[in-house]
Amino acid sequence: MLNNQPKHLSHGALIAFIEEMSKLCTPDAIHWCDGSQAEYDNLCGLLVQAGTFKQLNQERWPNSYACNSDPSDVARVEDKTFICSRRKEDAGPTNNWVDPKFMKIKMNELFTGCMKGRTLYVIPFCMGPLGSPLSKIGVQITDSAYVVVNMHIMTRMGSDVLKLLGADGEFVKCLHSLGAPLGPGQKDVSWPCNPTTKYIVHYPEDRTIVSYGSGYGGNALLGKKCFALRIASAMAKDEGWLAEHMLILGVEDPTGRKTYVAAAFPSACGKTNFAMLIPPTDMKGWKVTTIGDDIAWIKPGKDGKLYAINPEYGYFGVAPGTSEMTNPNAIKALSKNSIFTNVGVTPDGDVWWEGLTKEVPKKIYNWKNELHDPASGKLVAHPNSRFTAPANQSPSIDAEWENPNGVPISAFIFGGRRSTTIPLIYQAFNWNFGVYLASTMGSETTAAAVGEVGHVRRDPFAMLPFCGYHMADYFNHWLQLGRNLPNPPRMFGINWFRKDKDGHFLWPGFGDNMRILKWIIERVNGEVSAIESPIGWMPEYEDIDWGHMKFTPEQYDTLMEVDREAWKHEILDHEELFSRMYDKLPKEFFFMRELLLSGLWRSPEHWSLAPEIH
Ligand code: TSX
Ligand code: MN
Repeated sequence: MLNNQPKHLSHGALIAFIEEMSKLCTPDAIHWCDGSQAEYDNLCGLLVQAGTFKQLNQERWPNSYACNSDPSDVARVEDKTFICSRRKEDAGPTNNWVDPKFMKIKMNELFTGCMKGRTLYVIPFCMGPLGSPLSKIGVQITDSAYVVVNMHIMTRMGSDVLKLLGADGEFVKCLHSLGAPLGPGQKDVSWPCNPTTKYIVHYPEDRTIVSYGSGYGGNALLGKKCFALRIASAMAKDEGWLAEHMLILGVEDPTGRKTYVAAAFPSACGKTNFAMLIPPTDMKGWKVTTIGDDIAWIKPGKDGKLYAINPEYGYFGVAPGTSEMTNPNAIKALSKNSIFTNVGVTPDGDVWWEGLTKEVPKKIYNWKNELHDPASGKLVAHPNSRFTAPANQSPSIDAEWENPNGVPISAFIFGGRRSTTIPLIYQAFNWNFGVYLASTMGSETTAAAVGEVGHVRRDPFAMLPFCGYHMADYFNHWLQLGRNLPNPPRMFGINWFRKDKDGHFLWPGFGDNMRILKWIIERVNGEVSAIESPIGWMPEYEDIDWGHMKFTPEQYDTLMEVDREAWKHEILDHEELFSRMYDKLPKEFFFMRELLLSGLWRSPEHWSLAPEIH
């Protein structure tokens, strides 16, 4: 059997892992990835031959490819995602759990012979800058060349990582198969996957991930959601740090001072847009730089500050809605060396998705590879279609984004998509209230999601689908971390999506969010005052830099209103989430809830200016 295992490889546990898995999966060949450009180009060539990839117009989209998934394999499979801790109560009520003893038997059955007719690829990869004390190594086995080339963009992978592993370095075991073995002479399909059986399984105590049946994104690129969030969150709890579903951005002010913030938003809130924000032209000297758009690993430093790295190496972004208008930096990032999955493709090798331009191209094939009929009302791109693009291709990339020590975090921002109740911006009174705020954050369900439209779905810290252990233990971990920080980051709540009675957005969002970010930076640095409302500190109209923007004090009041009746309902509604994890919920939460409720009896004329700058 073909096997290019490096001759100098001395890592016994790694060699044993690969040998054991190849015995189980019985591939036709084994390919150890070196991470080189030649390897990448070669595999892309294979994927073109296989009919998976279409090479795009080389002039317009240098070194870029498009592909369509199987129509049944377009998103993460949350109901097939399991946290198989030894004890059920360690997975908690918000995760699917199966006894690992039984799950391992099941996985063994599924993986037996599952790579017949295919190549087993070995991907050594590093989450975070090579050699950083905050980074962690994984080794993914996969039978999908699509996964290899995506991992090439999304992680640092190949020979350098093997070198770093040495003879006995620790690594997270990641096993992935499409679950689509090929019989002798059987012709492959363009997107192999298992049509009926999909499993995304995590063994947090073993630091192991097993994924079967899907070739798509978060199901198959195991470094991202499975490792960098679910397994890493369990590691972080044991080791005293944080693995978070957060973007990291830097703000440079006109004096050149740099302040870093991390922000958590549920899906469909424009996280990547915020991470790459371009300030309005009237805010001369203000600049936003990007460290990461999805995941932050955050660790206390010796100086008592929190330091963050982006464990990823690329963006796996939602394509629809991304345009020169909404996010020019992302458009430049994906302009070359990128992979597009489930977008529309024209006969001359151009790509298109809803929101990219006003006009749909005259002749275009949709994400199911059907000729698009404008009269059909069908979408060209799947709503969850993606671009995979190298992180450093964004013009906004921060000079420190690969600093092995990370960047110091001064503020956490928590947001959601809420048409009512939640004001544009408020600052939590302290760390504990910030943790409460983040634990109760939520988004209104849009047409795309299941459930009734407009219902608030709670998504604590935007981590509900990504926490590798009991969510209430996670809240306690956040509280515990704060106790040990002498000067913890300030915490803020944000809502870009509040609407008026007629259903119009009250806030223009996008670049104008810089005006709010500026207030946050000035708060963090003790340079601006605030009013004490029942839910936290809030800016007055005069505290915001309006520049050329036309926005009246009346509009501002509507956007910032704390409707005390609505807030009583809001706080009572937190019960719905809490009741599911009552036994382990931090005791502090009950007191904060009572305190918030009692504060709501105080009317606005008694809301006071801070006696000192907080
Ligand atoms: O990404 C968004 N951001 C953050 C930008 C830095 N979006 C897109 C969300 C979908 C993924 C937003 N949409 C934002 C926002 O701040 N705000 C809105 C709501 C909105 C949409 C369109 C308009 C205004 C607000 N257009 C006009 O008013 C013309
Ligand atoms: Mn995400």
